[in-house]
Amino acid sequence: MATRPPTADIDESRVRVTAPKKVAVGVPAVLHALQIANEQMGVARSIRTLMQVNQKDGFDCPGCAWPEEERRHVAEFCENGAKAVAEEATLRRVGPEFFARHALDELRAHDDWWLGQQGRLTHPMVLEEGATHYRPISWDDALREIAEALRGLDEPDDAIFYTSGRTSNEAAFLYQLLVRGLGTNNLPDCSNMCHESSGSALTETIGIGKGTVSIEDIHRADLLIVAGQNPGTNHPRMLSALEKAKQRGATIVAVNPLPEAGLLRFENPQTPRGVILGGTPLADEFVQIRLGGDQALFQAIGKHLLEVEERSGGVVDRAFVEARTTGFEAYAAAVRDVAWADLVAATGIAEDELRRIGELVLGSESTIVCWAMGLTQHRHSVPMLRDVVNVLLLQGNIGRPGAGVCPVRGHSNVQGDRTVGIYEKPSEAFLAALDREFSFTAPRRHGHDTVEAIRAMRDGRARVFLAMGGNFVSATPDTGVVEEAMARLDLTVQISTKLNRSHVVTGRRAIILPTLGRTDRDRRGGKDQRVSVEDSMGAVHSSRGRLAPPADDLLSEVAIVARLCALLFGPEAGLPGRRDGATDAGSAGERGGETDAGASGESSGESGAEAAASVARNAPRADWAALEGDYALIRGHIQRVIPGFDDYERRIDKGGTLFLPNGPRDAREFATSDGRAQFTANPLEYPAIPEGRLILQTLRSHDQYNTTIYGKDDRYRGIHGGRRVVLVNPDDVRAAGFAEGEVVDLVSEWTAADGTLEERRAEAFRIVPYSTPRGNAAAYYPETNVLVPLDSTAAVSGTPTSKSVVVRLERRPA
Ligand SMILES: Nc1nc2c(c(=O)[nH]1)N[C@H]1C(S)=C(S)[C@@H](COP(=O)(O)OP(=O)(O)OC[C@H]3O[C@@H](n4cnc5c(=O)[nH]c(N)nc54)[C@H](O)[C@@H]3O)O[C@H]1N2
Ligand SMILES: Nc1nc2c(c(=O)[nH]1)N[C@H]1C(S)=C(S)[C@@H](COP(=O)(O)OP(=O)(O)OC[C@H]3O[C@@H](n4cnc5c(=O)[nH]c(N)nc54)[C@H](O)[C@@H]3O)O[C@H]1N2
Ligand SMILES: [Mo]
Repeated sequence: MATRPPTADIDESRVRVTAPKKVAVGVPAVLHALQIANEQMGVARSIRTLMQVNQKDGFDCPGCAWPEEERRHVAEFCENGAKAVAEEATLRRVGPEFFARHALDELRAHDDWWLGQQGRLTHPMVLEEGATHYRPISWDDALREIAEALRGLDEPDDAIFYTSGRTSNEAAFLYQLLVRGLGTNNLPDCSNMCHESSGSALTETIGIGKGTVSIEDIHRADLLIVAGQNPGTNHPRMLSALEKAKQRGATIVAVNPLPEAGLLRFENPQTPRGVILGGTPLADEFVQIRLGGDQALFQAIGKHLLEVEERSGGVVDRAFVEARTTGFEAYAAAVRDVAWADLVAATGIAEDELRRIGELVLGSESTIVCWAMGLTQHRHSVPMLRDVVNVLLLQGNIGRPGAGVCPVRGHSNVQGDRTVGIYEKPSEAFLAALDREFSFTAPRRHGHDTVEAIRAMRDGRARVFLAMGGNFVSATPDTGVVEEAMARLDLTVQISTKLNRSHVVTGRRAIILPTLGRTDRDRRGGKDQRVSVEDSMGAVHSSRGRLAPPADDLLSEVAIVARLCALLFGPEAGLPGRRDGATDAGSAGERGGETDAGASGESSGESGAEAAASVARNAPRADWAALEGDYALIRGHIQRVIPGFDDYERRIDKGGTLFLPNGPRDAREFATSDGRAQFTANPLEYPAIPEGRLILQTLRSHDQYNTTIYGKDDRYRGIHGGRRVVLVNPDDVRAAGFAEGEVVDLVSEWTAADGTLEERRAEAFRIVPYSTPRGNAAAYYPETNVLVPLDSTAAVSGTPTSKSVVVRLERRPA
């Protein structure tokens, strides 16, 4: 199967390659950010906007989930935060005239960069079946059509509700209520493709699917291991925190197949020292590991620690291990049995270097391990992360100052969305609380994650798809399969700020609902509303936009969902049993319980009207119009349903922070099956590199935010003017008989469950010789998503294996 790239905007013959940078950030970065901001918003608006990023009572930066340093004392933004803001606060507009001018076929030929450059969406639009162009539709008609499509489903599970990670707590909470009110848990989200492996491994081992450190812990750590993460590009403000730790004497180890600029040296643009003295060298050790070798690295560290323990004792925190953990013996036996030769083969790192890293861990009083996508997007990511936890548990490095696990989250509210219920596998405790609060019975049967949702669409088991933000078509694996799957749907709905590929690859009918972003003033019920978000470290705070929205009658995400809820569940739903706006408790119980939920699936003959009536019988009850007019009421509901939000409203007032409780961090309490942290014994895994093939990782350039492409440069890696490049070890380029600069196809190879060899092709990538281990390669996402097989997912978490795709390079026909 092959998907041709969009053709209109690609000319890789113009790519220019220079030496990669060793230093990240600094003054050029700030200037570059301001230039992008000026192009999109003009000078005055740029300055006004950027001054409000992460300020007390300003808006939360939509860039990433790294927490603020000093709670909003100085202007805190970074180059890539500024780009994210400029992208949203742009003065360019995509309105009805735009859609009248451009046929869908034409839009499909453009790449993600061009689509995103067109500006903010301003009007609800509809694409009729068979039409060549979108046409405007009123808000009322659009929302009614969506409500009717949902009501007309045979079963609620025929609908899929995606969420990206920018949605506020308030909108996300209401959205999951809409979905569960309808009767399904089909709530796939970007997390499924992102930190799901972290959530899976951490929940099993320490009883919470989040990190256990605060920003102060980062500052005071003795040793920081940063593995599988490129903070110079993706979490630039993290570099300030690492610099601070460094200045207090911390040792930093960077573990990465690529020598990423920011990790090696950092120029802080916010201090004179950073600018004048050429910055701080950050990493003390750079472990240039093979793709997927990190489980072996952490087993090697554990093995080294235990060998020293056996020889001379004093390594293992016996008191902690005995009082607070289980499984130590089995873990110790497993790493004793693993051979150094295998650890060396898996990592590509010599034994003495592995032991040197082990010595650093040994000598550290308090260790933090930070990671991102380099550790979560492999087949064996969950066991890999369990082995990270094992190493930390050995020395009691969880739940004390300067120590712990730090999965660095991506989207600015992806963690908050999960906290408030965006999850296809909700806990019984959460659902029970939801039932109580809204006098209905939420469905118990688990829903589809992202990959399962695509399978359901592909196989005709879904009819309606609705996305709260994001760019499902470009972000998900196996682009060819996804595009065909989308086309099978009756209706696709995108609630979005900017135009993207998911608006032009659609179901038979499609609706675009434009919405407000973080930077926009959100006036509802006669007053300016604020929303709230949770950062990567469990700190919740408010966010309030101040810019005039791109169109007068734009609805916020909250307003869109509240109106849909009113249409589906409110008195105006006009459905049998709903006219009085009441539900009797008896009928609400009908669909409860493990077995009943979704049981209508067995009687697929149920008519649309009956299904609608059953939706109406078991609908959540709330004053939807009031919620739309006052988001504080939504926070009130959140506070009553989800533990830890006590006094929500007051605590986020005046720029305040609500720290969510974190058992392992706060009290060394582990909500696992036996109330203890779990050591685990995990067989060593690592990707084999077949003869003549490469393992490809798909990653971000410096000029993109996921599928939003800001520009075609990757400054730190020395790539200019194009994105269809593949970074390959120079020896592999030579060995395969290719030349630098040659343009090749990337062909991925995948053996399906039934044994057939499948091939997927991404055309026309320019070879760039680059420092990466032999047998490893790198290319940008989303262009390479066409190569990632849908069924190639991580065990347990189901995350697509975007960081280990087997490919071969193939000469293009002349
Ligand atoms: N400017 C900007 N900021 C962003 C984003 C963005 O696109 N642009 N995206 C946001 C989101 S949603 C997320 S999830 C984060 C992503 O943040 P990152 O995880 O930093 O993003 P990637 O570009 O996927 O980079 C993966 C890094 O891991 C390394 N790596 C890959 N495979 C392995 C491996 O097997 N082992 C080790 N040790 N390293 C490996 C790669 O070389 C690379 O340095 O950033 C967030 N912030
Ligand atoms: N091959 C490969 N695939 C990957 C990854 C990888 O490393 N490699 N990374 C994965 C990861 S970590 C992630 S998180 C996903 C990202 O997947 P998504 O979150 O689905 O993708 P984004 O590109 O972040 O979504 C951008 C779109 O969101 C919309 N948007 C922006 N702000 C707002 C807002 O405030 N409200 C609303 N309603 N819409 C808004 C805009 O229309 C914009 O076009 O991709 C995953 N896919
Ligand atoms: Mo992500």
